[in-house]
Amino acid sequence: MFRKLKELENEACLKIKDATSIDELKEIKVSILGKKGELTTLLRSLGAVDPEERPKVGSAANALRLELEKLILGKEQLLRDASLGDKWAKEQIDISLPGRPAALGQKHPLTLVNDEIKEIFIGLGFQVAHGPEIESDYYNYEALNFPADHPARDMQDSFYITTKYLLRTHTSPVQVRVMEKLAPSLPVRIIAPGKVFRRDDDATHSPMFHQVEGLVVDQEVTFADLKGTLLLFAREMFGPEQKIRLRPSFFPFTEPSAEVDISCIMCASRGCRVCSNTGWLEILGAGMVHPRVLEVAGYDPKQVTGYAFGMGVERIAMLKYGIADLRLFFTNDLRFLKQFA
Ligand code: 2U9
Repeated sequence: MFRKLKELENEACLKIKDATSIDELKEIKVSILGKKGELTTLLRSLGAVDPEERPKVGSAANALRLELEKLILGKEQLLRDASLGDKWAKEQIDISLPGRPAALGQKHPLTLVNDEIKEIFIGLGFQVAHGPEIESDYYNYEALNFPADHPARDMQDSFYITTKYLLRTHTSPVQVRVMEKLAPSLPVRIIAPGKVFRRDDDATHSPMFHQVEGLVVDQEVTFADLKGTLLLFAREMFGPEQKIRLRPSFFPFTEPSAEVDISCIMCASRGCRVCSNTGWLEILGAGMVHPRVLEVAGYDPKQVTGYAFGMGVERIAMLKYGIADLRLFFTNDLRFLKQFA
């Protein structure tokens, strides 16, 4: 029996060594170690061996099985490496071929308009401020003079995360935070661009949209300063012939408050579908900062005054580019996006 095992070992080692492919190696493995393989068959005849010899023969056979399995694994790795080497040797790379350039994208229309608005106000001496998109009820409402349960909160239906935290409905909290930090230093002259969130969804409203708000606080800041700044903005943004018109309005955080219109850019104020034949387009809200808001943020309303304004970037972009449905900004259709250089 030992002799038979030795013969099998010699033969198997030779076969494994001479195998030239993985398929051939697999066949060899089955023919020796498989259910009907030579070693397995030999082990089945163990019953015929002298009982005293049996354990020794058994363990020799098992040792041989382990040795052959190891040899087969090693040979398999060798064959795999060789076939990879062959493949690489055959592969020819033409290093003189020109590379494939990555397609260059372009700025989103909202980024273009946002950048343009920012540039205008930076040119007027404003600094850009940012703040969190998840806000506390305090900064989003209380500090801006919206008391709890005040009906003015209904104008900005909001996404609450907990009873205390919500997605900001405007960027005004950023300005409150900046005032708190700076008070009592003067002047404050900032714009706050960024995403805001309201429960609204149709062709002219999106649950997420972009605002740019502005705030100036200083000694002797007047409504005339506000009007002059907004006229300058309208002319920079929409052309030197622009006129603006202010209509009385209400916001909890400004008093007095105004809606601001520009002369219709589609029809030069002659009256058209876009301006509903009024000759005017509403683009902004504005007003003098409410004394309570100044006080809560750390300024003495008897010593300082302030003006503030706010605009929706989507609305300005829709007017500027003549876009009827705001959802086009967010559906990522390249045929739409590629039109804006
Ligand atoms: C502080 C005090 C006052 C910001 C202002 C508006 C008027 C306004 C709307 C325009 C279109 C928002 O995007 S919109 O829906 N905004 O009408 N926003 S005054 O007033 C502030 C801001 C900060 C501390």
